[in-house]
Amino acid sequence: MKELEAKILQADTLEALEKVRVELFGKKGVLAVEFAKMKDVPGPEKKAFAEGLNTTKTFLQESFDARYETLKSEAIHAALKSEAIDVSLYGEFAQKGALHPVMQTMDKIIDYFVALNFAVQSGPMVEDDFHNFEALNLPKHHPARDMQDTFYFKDGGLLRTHTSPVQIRTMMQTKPPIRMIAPGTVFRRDYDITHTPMFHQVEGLVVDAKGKVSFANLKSILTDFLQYMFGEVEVRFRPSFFPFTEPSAEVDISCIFCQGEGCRVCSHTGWLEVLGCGIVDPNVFKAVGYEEVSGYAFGLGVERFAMLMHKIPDLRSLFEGDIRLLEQFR
Ligand code: 2NL
Repeated sequence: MKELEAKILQADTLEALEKVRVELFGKKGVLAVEFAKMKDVPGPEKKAFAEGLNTTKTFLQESFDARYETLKSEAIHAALKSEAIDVSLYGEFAQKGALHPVMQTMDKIIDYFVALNFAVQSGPMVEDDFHNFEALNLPKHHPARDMQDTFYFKDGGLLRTHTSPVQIRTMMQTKPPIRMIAPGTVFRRDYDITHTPMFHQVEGLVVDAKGKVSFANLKSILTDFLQYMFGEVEVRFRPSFFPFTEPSAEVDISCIFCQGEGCRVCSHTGWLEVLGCGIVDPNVFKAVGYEEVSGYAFGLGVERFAMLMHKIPDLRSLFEGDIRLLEQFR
């Protein structure tokens, strides 16, 4: 019996113990063989023989059960140890996304005008001749239309070349006063170092009763806006021409690369052109059915602002979809 117990105690894995189980308790195992001897034991000794065998069987079973529990528990602990996860280890962090620099710039522009109580309006990118050109004092066959090479659809529809049609729609839907900006995507058939066929604009429009809106108002709000965007820069208004404003002006800031000293970026002028603006032409008000009003309007290209603010030298890098550009704007 000691030898049999030793077999149990010496089994050092569950697999080894299973072999011992078959050897001892199996159908042809040691105990089965012993019990089979019962039939040859003479009658009077049968009881004592059976009792002795049962005691041995119970003892071995208990010994086996105890060994099984020990090995099972050791196996579980070994598994837990080998599969353990070190929760204090650094993991691989998910990459953070980023807003495209053009949209960051757009948001900063919008924030300024929202703070000054301008409403933010939007409209369709697929427009018609009236809202994109006619209502803006750009009659058919007018040479100014050539300035904005247009994508036309076969049915005469077109991709808006500026966000001005949003102002036209707003004016035709609501009565003055109006105080709004129209940020959005626009399209022109132009593709070279400084032009992409799709780009972004923010235009602004203020309309109120006749005499209430002046060029001085326009000048002060745009000067403050440009200093908010670019810091302490000089701002200068130059006479210019747009079909939809009269008088019109282009707005320059002192060059942020050379502080007005003159460099390659500003073509040695010391100035960078950043905005167009003016007093709304009476023909525009006529087209939308407004009478006895005055207004100012302005427009800017968001890509140009983003490039100047972040000193991005090449416009095309904004549209190549290179993740390394975005990583710099997280
Ligand atoms: C520029 C110049 C400008 C406007 C846009 C406008 C819109 C209406 C009426 C009158 Cl509905 N004007 N927009 C006015 C002056 C300039 O944009 O250089 N944009 C990039």
